[in-house]
Amino acid sequence: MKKILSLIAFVCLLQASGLAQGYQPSAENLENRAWFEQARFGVFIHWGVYSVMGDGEWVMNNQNMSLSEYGLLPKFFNPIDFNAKEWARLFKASGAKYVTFTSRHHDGFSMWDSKVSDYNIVKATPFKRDIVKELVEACRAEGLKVMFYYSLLDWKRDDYLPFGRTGKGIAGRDESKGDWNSYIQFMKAQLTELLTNYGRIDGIWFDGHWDKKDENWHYDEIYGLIHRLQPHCLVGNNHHIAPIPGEDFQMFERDLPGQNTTGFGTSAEDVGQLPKEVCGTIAGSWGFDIKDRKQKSFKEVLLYLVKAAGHGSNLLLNVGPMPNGEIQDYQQERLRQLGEWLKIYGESIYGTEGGFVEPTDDYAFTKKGNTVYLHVLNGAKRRLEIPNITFKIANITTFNGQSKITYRQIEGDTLVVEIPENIGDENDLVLKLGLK
Ligand code: FHN
Repeated sequence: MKKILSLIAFVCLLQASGLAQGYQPSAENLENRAWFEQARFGVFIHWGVYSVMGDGEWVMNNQNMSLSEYGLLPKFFNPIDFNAKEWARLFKASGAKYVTFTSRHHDGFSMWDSKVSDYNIVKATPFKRDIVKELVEACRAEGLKVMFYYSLLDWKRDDYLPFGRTGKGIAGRDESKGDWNSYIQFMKAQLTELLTNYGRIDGIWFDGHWDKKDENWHYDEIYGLIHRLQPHCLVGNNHHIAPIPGEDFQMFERDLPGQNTTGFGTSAEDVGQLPKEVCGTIAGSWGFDIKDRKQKSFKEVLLYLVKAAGHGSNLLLNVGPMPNGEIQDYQQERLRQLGEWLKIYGESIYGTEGGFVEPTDDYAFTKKGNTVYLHVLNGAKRRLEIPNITFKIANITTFNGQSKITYRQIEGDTLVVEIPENIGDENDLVLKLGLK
């Protein structure tokens, strides 16, 4: 029954968005998807004027700030320690292949010199520098690709009204001024700026659909515009439903594909065939939270990366810079630790296939050519019994190939691996399986 209802909702959405005719990605787009699938690791940045409040990127909504109260924040958003080149060097050192930056979050504030909204970093802050421009140039110089997060939801503009599910406690907007067509045109104008003034952009990462999930978002026009301006540009939408035509990758928020542990609705039947990306945080929240007490350990972020790869997915790992433009030390440290680990074990992550054995808390599998990598994630377990292994194994060794590991393939496709006491890694013991 659930499946039928989802199918009906999906067809209605297609009709509403005019996308039922289908979408043929260009050759450049397919090439970029192939690059994306190999990349496996990107850095997400949630940064905006909300960082001044030190209470996450939802502070405007969560503290029911009025437009005039929140409107004071740009006046003292002056990140004098922001250094795009330092950030880009850090991201490069983390082993990431791309960076996704919040060009505009739900508060409606643009982090570039937008000509269609003065509510932007150059016109409304003492900083007056185009952060998008500096970041794009610095990342490009480090060989990192850039994507832009772009919020469909807007807590500031009148034309976005009537209210969606969120922002109802934010005083200062006039519902009689709602004008959906004007809002769609505004977004198209902003996306045109982002895709024409900053060189090659490799993806647009939409978010906020769920605020008005039955609305006509004109995805046919919006996605069509993006693909017309930059055909290789990958479109993804964090709508928490199955992919719709015009999209080039599928994302999963704080969730491994199909697990739906966060309740965002991406259940197993919603997982499609597009390249996948899991996004998650190093901190407890996306935007800077001064009282954050949920800082993740190195092992936690590493397991995120490894399990995502085991699902055949990229990891987009978030940092939430502070209002002065610095990234907190422990977040920097996590990125550097990942980079050090990837220098050694990168071949078991980049360019691998996953998804052929469901990862668990004890193990994950990735594959490249004739080598399968078994990531042993629970160091306490010296004997693993792994069901549903249909490939035939010729040998198992440690990652450096120096020690052989004892194993058996028993009936019912179960693989039994015995790990000697003297071999281990508290984070992830990577073993290599040669195939027959
Ligand atoms: O509301 C946002 C949230 O602030 C953040 O940007 C995350 C990133 O995946 N997405 C939204 C919630 O789905």
